Amino acid sequence: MSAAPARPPAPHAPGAHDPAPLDPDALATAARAQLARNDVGTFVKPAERQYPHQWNWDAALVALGLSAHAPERARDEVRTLLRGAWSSGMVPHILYPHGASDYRPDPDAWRTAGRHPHGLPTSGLSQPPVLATCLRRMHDRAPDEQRPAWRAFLRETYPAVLAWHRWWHEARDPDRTGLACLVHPWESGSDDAPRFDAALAAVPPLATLPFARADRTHVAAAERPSDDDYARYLALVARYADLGWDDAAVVAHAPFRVEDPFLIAVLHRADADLAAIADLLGEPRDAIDGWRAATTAAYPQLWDPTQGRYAARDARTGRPLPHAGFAGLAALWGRLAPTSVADAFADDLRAADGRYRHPTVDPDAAPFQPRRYWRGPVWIVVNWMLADGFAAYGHDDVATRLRDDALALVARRGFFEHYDPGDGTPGGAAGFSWSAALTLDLLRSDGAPTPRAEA
Ligand code: 2M8
Repeated sequence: MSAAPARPPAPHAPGAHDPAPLDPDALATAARAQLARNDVGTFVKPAERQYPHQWNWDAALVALGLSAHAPERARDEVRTLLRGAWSSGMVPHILYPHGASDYRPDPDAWRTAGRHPHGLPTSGLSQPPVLATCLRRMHDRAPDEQRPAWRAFLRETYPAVLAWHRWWHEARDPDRTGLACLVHPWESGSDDAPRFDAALAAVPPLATLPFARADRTHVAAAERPSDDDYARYLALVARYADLGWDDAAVVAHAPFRVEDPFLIAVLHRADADLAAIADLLGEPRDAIDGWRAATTAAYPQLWDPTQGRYAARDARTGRPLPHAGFAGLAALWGRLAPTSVADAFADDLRAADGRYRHPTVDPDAAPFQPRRYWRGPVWIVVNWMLADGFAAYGHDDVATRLRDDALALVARRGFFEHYDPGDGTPGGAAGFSWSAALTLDLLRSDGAPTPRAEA
């Protein structure tokens, strides 16, 4: 199913700026219907067929999308997610509440049995912590009569979200550098992004994959990560499982350890939102302020003058990694960029040609592939974050462009996982939940205030 626009779409002319779709009500109806179709009762699958379990940041974004029309269902989405938390505070990146499916890795592959307090099958990794940001937004945008229920929900969820942030800042930053690290590309949410290529190349791959790639049953192989990537992804999982998923051992012996400007910006923004929630609840915020101060001081280390972007850094070698792509701009979402840097990013975007914005990888970069997953396509979540970021720095024209392109893509092409930035061809999983959920948020946010960046 696609979100049918009210009138036939105009053919896309590369070089032209697409106007926003003109029937927001039809689009919102289609988005709500997509979320309902992916709802399996206790959670909303990220996609109709490709992803049958609950994923971490998908769940937070889905809850945001549900919050206006189905607030209690939105809260249940978050409850399901937080039931997956480990006693360490870590909230896993995949929860398997219904056990195995054709998705691989299956629950057994993780060897996490015994790690979860209630025996729920989960992965052993985490994912970008957008939840606190979504929770704050759900509360702040609720109509007055719903505020008490949202406030009670903030109270209910606060301890688990705080513990998860602490896990990032302590378990994933044992030396308290202010720069939490990833030990697997899956933790970044942008799995096969070229910024991880060089660090991943140092990981010895498995000789053979332990399973057939069911992910290529539902999506074309050319739109998915390569077998070589998977052989390394699975080697990392096996290594950490051998270490019993012990946090200290995992970080100490990680064959892949990266300080990622995207993950860190997401965490930093979420810390700000968690601090606002703490204020609302009358909770102390000293620990959160400490985390924020440390990251604010350290983040400039990631600036790479050769790319003119914040770059990922290989924490094992200390070297910056090339091909920052969209992650190099995530400082805007995190409010971590100085105004001069935000202005330069905005000028870059204004000068770019008229295709769909924002490709996840620079189209001039060697690894760019317009239809392969996180190696080039437009993703709605990226536009959603960058639009918010540019607006916060006062670049409303750029923010509008990013928002309009996102809405034009979903309205014309349906709720897909990603889109070719050249001609808008949809790719990846069909019926993709967060593309629908964020459509609802983008439509709702029109005119809503965006928290400003500090000067
Ligand atoms: C993708 O990741 C999974 C592995 O976690 C996969 O490719 O099988 C990513 O796009 C990730 O960000 C997302 O959360 C997940 C579900 O949509 O799919």
